[in-house]
Amino acid sequence: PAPIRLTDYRPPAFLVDEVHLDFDLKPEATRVKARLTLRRNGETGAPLRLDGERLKTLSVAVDGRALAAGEFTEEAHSLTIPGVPDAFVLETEVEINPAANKALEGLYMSGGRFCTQCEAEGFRTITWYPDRPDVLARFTVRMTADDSWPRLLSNGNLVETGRGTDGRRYAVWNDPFPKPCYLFALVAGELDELADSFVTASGRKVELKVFVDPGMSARAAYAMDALKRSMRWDEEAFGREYDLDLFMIVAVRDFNFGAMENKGLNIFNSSLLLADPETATDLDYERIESVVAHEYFHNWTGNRITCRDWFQLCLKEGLTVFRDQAFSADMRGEAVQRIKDVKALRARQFAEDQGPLAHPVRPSSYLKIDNFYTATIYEKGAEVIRMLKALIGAQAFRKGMDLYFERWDGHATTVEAFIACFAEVSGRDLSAFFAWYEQAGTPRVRLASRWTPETGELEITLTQRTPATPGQADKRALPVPVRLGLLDAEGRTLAFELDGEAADETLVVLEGEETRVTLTGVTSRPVVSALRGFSAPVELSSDARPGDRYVQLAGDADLFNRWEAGQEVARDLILARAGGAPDEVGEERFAEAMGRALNDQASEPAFKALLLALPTESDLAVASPPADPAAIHAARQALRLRLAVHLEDTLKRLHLGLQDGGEFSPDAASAGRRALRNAALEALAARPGAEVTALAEGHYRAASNMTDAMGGLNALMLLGGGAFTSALEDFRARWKDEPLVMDKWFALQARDPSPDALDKVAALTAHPDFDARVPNRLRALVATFASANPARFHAEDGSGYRFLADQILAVDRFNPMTAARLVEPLGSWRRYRPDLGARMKAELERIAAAPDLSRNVVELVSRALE
Ligand code: HT7
Ligand code: ZN
Repeated sequence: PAPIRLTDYRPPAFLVDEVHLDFDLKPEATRVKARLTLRRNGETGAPLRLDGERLKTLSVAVDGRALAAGEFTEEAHSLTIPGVPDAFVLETEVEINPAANKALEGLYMSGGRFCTQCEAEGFRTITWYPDRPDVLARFTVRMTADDSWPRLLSNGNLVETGRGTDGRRYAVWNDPFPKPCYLFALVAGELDELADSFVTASGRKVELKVFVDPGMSARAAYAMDALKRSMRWDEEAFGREYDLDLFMIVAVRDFNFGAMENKGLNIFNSSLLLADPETATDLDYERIESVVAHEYFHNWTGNRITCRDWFQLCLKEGLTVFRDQAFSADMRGEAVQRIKDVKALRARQFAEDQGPLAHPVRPSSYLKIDNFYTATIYEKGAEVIRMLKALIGAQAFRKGMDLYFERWDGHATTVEAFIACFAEVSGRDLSAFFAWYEQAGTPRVRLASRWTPETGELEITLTQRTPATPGQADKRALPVPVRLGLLDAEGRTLAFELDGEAADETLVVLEGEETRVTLTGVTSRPVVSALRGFSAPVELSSDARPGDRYVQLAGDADLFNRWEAGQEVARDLILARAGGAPDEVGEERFAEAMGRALNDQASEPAFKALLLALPTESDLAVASPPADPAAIHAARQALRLRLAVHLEDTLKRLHLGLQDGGEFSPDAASAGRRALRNAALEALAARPGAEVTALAEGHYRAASNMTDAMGGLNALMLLGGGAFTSALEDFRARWKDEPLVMDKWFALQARDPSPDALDKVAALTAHPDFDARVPNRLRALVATFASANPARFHAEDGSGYRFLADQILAVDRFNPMTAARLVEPLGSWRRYRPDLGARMKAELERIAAAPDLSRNVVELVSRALE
């Protein structure tokens, strides 16, 4: 199939002012009547062409006159009507089958309820329509259903409810804000509601409703609280008020993604909405808070101002991630949040950027836009905005955002138009900066420093190079903001002067291939702490001496770099051992430094928990191509064992001392204590024995919340044996009727690094509770195995790869979007030992050769093989 290209963008030939949709909801045969008020937008005479898929067309009428079969052309994906007037009303009626829709796009059934997912191009499976984001229309929606579906919800305001002449319920909704059809939503079914309200800064009262499965409304309380905090935060941080009088969220079990920002009616994967201490972990709470905020923030960045075309996806997604990260940092602490965000960025986006699926933040072509909801668009898109803010300063950034909201409210626009707002308010030429949107790949930045004791001068030289990525051989130099400070040999902040001004820290912008700065007044040999707070999404290397990292680990005032120093030491030690040259002295030194950091009374538990977590096996594989997963696993285990032995007393003391006696609170400080306690237990579990098994068992049995229960179970899984088997059984017996908790049960077993893990995972696909049609369950087992169990996924005989390929082929038959998301672990085949890489590639080729593949899978598999 031919790719869609950014350069082919043309404005729509017709605009839609008003849409009236009338749904007669029946699971197997829903009738959809659509009345569109259309107006020509371009050259006269062009035919009307509408998008549609899998629609059974019952009638088509123009200005009230039914068209005969020969007066329009219906093809598999389009309906064309020639000779239409410049302004007219089009009426169509179609029949669709939500019950048969297992792709979970358009209108489908989840848990017996009707629900929709229209982004990116799902609306075309509901009715004939110009399904593109630059057609903004006012929607009125009427729906009728039997009493089995008592709640009838759509976007905007509820206008009317009642019963029709046939006795069935109906409801009419009107959304006063013009919107693209991807923001349309409908939900119908039996739901409980949790209600609250919010008074905006200007004094308007907004009704808030969260709809959940019957009996579950107490589990929506945390999401509701997060929603109210998000609403207040957006007013304070960005001056953005909510605009409708009603804001609704609905939780559904079957969902391809995390959540969806439909105007006034967000739809959430229930895993990102429902929480109570018994069933949700602290990580669940944290994600719920950030996703509720993310979807709410879309109301301005995405809904009020939307994308002109799907190439501009980062305009709403990168910006909204930037906003939700800033919110989470305010809620949970800046340094800890930054470390978590960067960990996720490196694990997902850096890996993507180094493989065959690398693409720019704003891509220039695609086959299936669903494949571009990637870490690059989302997370790197957020990093680019973070750099923009660093470069022009917080004040100019806020002014630029204000201008963007003022200028583009109610429109569909582009990344260029967004950047132009910041260029205008700051008076800066941002044309070089724009390359961050157009160029794929992670820049490699090198820092070299030369200190002259006699003059107290420190000369810093920064250089850059971006490796080639598919389709982009030659790379431009990018403006890279590098925040840096200095430490003395004891780890204390070392002041300096720059251009005659005294400073503790500065921002150096690497422009072009090389930038040089000279700091003066540097009175003792400095340790350079560069790229503080991870001020740019680059890979930094430097000429630092080996001991410098220990200085940073002990005392860098920038907590991100303090953590980073520990990770770098650990990474080098593990890779040295994996490469056959273990540095035993270095490992001891690291264990001692870690002990001091864990005993530092001044740093918070959440930070210590992050310090204690060694780089993951996947991170280590990315850092050492061609990677040998078995050697990495063994070497990482060896360092874990050394920490367990060396730090036994400290770890036991932390485990004992951090016991939480009081009532559960999901706040960041309490979560941080639980995180450190569980991390200490996990570290101890590196050294199997009766004592630690008893400790883990006790931890599991005494747990009064899901975080601790999972912490205990995780340690037992690492220890293996009968204690693990019986705890797993106990867990299942207790939680078998709770799907979200059972997802954790499946995911935990998928992460089990023991040698027979694949057999167990394969057996679990036949478990009565496993259903590949439920994306949460599929991801819990299959995606977790492929992405979080490298030791077993990369089995020498290729059985892990074969298992994944079989799953992709099976799932592609009914849910192409979710099948395509499983391709990535095989896509990185060039990064692995050649014999393993060849086996991975062979599985990709087997998939590629299969008949009737979806465009989603075809696109990713063929790019992976290019
Ligand atoms: N904007 C939403 C994207 C989304 C999505 C995309 C493709 C297929 C299914 C989907 N469900 C939701 C989510 C967000 O970024 O907020
Ligand atoms: Zn989003």
